[in-house]
Amino acid sequence: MTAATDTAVLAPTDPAGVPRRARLLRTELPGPRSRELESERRRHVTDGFGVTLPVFIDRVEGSLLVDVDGNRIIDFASGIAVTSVGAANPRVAERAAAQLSRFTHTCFMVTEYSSFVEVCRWLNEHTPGDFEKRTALFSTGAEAVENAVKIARSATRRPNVLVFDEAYHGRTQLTMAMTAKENPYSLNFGPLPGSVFRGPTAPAHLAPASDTGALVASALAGVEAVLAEAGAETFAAMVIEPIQGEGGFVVHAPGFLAGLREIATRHGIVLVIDEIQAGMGRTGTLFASEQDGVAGDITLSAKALGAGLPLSAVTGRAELMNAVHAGGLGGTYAGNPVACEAALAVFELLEDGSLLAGARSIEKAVRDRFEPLLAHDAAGLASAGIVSVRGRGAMMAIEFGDASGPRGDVAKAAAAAANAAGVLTLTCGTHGNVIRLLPPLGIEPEVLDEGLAVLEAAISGALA
Ligand code: PLZ
Repeated sequence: MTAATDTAVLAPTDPAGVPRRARLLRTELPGPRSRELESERRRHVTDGFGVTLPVFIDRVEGSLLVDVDGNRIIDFASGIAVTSVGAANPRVAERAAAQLSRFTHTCFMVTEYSSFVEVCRWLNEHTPGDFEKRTALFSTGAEAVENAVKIARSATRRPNVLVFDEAYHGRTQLTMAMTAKENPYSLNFGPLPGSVFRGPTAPAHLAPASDTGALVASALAGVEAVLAEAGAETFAAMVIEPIQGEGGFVVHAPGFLAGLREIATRHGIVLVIDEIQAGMGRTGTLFASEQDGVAGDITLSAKALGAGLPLSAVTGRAELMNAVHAGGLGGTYAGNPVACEAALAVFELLEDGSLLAGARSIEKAVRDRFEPLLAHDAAGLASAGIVSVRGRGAMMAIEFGDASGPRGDVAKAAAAAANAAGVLTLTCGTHGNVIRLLPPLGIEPEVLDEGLAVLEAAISGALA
């Protein structure tokens, strides 16, 4: 980049006159260079991929995405909860680069390397559950889910899988079937694999905090009913996200996950906790399920594990993980050595707890700003308003609705306005009516505040 651009990043308004990193719009978004590249993209890339903000990124500095037109965009997406340590973390770059120059690949099934073993050891030591564990590494989240089901089926010799309302587990054939929402994920892609059953959940935001007992009891009874219908003894696995991500940042009411734990144990079903989005520090603890006091028999990691290099993991009870016949698990790229080095850097960065504290202060900043704007009587709302502010740590959501129900149009308009103003913001939820915030855990407080202020203005505009 030119010296002129570098000078422009210094926000002249900084009170102490100290140079700081800041959002900067040099053009409208997308700018002219991004628009040129977008028309190239339309000529060469399938239209099957969607895009939130059609802006092309040149580099990342801290929590700012710098695009090809020199705009500096505040990152509230982290590449969908992946770059929790930042998308250009020097320690990740250093370890990955050193590995790149040693070797890029051997295939762990052909000859081995110690970083693979070190990643497995760290995960065995840090995933919830006070029992002996083993880990298998893969590349994508969906692959981790698929392999957890393979392992559970092999260990139990049972066919069926229980998943939940609002669940998201991936885009492969089996994980599409496990994902609740049809459009866009499985529309026209059937027939889907069978043996997948769906049970109800107990979303904490649907009951007053003081009175979630009835909600949890009825959801757990619903789960038992689904199991009973097909025969509880036919279920290999029960797969649940500790906080549901794509489905709307749904936090389970206290006792729901513990209830599932009890049901799974009673019926000999493998409880698989999909921490792919919520894990690796995102919610203020290493794993979100720690906060529910629940350990899965198998815990899944991906996304932030490799800081953007493709890496996923299945960590579980040694006797389950070893029940598979030799040679039954694997993959050419499973546990790639460059991705393993990135994960080892992520573990180093998580060690002193400051990123976990960062996640918790993000929650506080989001709650402080948006909870005062909550509609008091959501059911009585004549026009749209904020009906829920929820989440944990750096996984926070703002939901929109009115008396008639969800208002996806408002979430979409507010997110679009924030994006146009240089604050990259995603939506989620079955009805698309939830704005979700997933900033890097170490986002600078002044960048976070500026981003939240822009988002607040975008929301006010969309509600007006
Ligand atoms: N399990 C809980 O959140 C991926 C999906 C984005 P992959 N979520 C982002 C999209 O539209 O494709 C995810 C998840 C949970 C599994 C997955 C799947 O992880 O690495 O995308 O395969």
